[in-house]
Amino acid sequence: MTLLHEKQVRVLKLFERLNVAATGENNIPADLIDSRLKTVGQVAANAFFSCFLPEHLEEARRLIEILYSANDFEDFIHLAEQARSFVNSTLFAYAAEVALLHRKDCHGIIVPPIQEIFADRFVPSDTLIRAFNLATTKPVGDEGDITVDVQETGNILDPEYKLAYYREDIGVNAHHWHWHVVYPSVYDAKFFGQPKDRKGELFYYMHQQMCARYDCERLSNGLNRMVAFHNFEEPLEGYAAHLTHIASGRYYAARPNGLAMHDLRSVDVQDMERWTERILEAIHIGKVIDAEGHDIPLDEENGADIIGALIESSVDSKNPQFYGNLHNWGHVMMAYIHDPDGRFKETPGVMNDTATSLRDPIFYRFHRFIDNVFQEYKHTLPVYTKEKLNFQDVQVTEIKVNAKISNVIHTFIREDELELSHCMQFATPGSVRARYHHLDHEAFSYIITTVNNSNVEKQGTVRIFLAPKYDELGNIIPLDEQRRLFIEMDKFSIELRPGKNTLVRSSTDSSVTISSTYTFKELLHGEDMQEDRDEFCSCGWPQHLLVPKGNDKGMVFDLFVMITDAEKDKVATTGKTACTDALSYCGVMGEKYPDKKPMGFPFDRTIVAESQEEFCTPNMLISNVIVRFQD
Ligand code: CUO
Repeated sequence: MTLLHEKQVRVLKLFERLNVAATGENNIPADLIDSRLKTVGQVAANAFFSCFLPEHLEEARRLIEILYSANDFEDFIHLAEQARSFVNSTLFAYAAEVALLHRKDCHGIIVPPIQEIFADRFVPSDTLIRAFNLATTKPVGDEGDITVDVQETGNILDPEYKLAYYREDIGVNAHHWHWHVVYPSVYDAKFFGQPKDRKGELFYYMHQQMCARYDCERLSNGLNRMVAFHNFEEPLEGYAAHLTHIASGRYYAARPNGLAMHDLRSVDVQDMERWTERILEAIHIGKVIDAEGHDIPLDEENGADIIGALIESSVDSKNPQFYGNLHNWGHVMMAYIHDPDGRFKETPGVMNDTATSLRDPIFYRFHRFIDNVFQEYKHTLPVYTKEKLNFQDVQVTEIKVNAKISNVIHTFIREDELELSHCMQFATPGSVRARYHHLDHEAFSYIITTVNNSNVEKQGTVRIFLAPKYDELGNIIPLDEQRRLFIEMDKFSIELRPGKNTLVRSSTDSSVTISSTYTFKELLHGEDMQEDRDEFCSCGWPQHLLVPKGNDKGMVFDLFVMITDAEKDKVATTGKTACTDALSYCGVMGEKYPDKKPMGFPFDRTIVAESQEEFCTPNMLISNVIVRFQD
């Protein structure tokens, strides 16, 4: 066994059956606990940890910093093993993963799949109980594997149920958990000695893209695009996740239709309204006021980043006292909407947690509200001129999607399985798995023909986006509206020789998706794993959700390709290449975001051009692609 694999296995043990680690019998006596851990353990072992709740985050920050400061790998394991035995299990997982990702001596250790560690947050409780019953009642001596089907969580009496396959997708929820581990709101650049480049802007962009993708999916399913949450008093739609929370033996609360947000003990609805107003005011006057009363301009380069930190709000917020904590408290307020003052000792809904919140339709409407605040800022910036958009002498002359049928991408439903036995102890030594279905698509490639009309070689950045062409009524979506539906499909660098260049790029190389994910078992066995790996963050959009579902008739999308001047997109790097697989949504570990342009460029700003023809410079091209769903 290699040293890295040995480390990987020891780390995996920290996460095995974590749900019961701090509530079980084998706790370490208090007097044997390392004194460095005396500041953690306040959040109850069985509480529903929330990455959005200040007091939980505060303890998580302390544990992250303790684990990050461990003297060496042995010391890290020693502290983590102890912490695991008495700290809230989800808080522990979050903090241990953040520390793991950032410790130099843990470089290359893959963050284990959260969907296996906390299968209870990904698989409905009736499915887990069924697996449990089957394992318990199996004839003695039968060591065969058990597979149970994931149960449905609703029906089409609720039209939103049409999107349950997407919201409850295991990969997408795992991505969201891992994204917040790579970009923790409590990450303090001063402590780690290194800033996370454009963290606030990426918070905005990654979530903006989740909303855009959700609307593509809605249109695919014949649903109207969502209406942004905007009124703090509005009655909200209901949602029932059917998830249990094994550490407490309780469930994620359902939200009946029609409840509106209420004051919590620590924060009022009015605070939320006030913070929104203050942030909007800052945007409209073009500057924020920091905690010392100084003006900080919301300039083109830093504005989105500053606002992102303000809204989230993260450690980087310029003035949390004044601009508050809009986003995080929004999650918590919605999670406790059914018992805001805690008189029924109710458990929260799924909005409480980054591993579960994407399941809830309100997540997208809430994040679209957040995105609308960013758009308000983007609206203050000058519209991109032709000069800003163009790439002198470079022309995109043709784009094609190469699949079984040219310019048609087929989507379908695929079956998959999730191992449950690393989360729960079953009465069988065999494997116990949940069988579920997810959207997927055929692999395809883009064939892009370009002409470099100069007589020198040029470096370009290719940007590929996709958006629905028609709205709910079958009308062409105006470009300034459509720009908010454009989902990033890929971004990569190329060399353009003088004359004609034909580029072929595979969908599986996408810069938004994660190309390899490993199961707990694969990580334990170290199968097919490169020793010198740079990919270990587990952050990235699931490959199977790269393409929206489309419909069975074939839904028309606009495929947009743009090539920009790589010389102008380049950022200074130190040459490290950790976690570069899904750089569009996850950045590069310890490096600057690898593209100088504003995230989402060129669709991040208002478009005044009346048509695509008027908007496009020669280095861009838009062409129709059909996405056809095959049941
Ligand atoms: Cu990722 Cu609201 O930040 O969920």
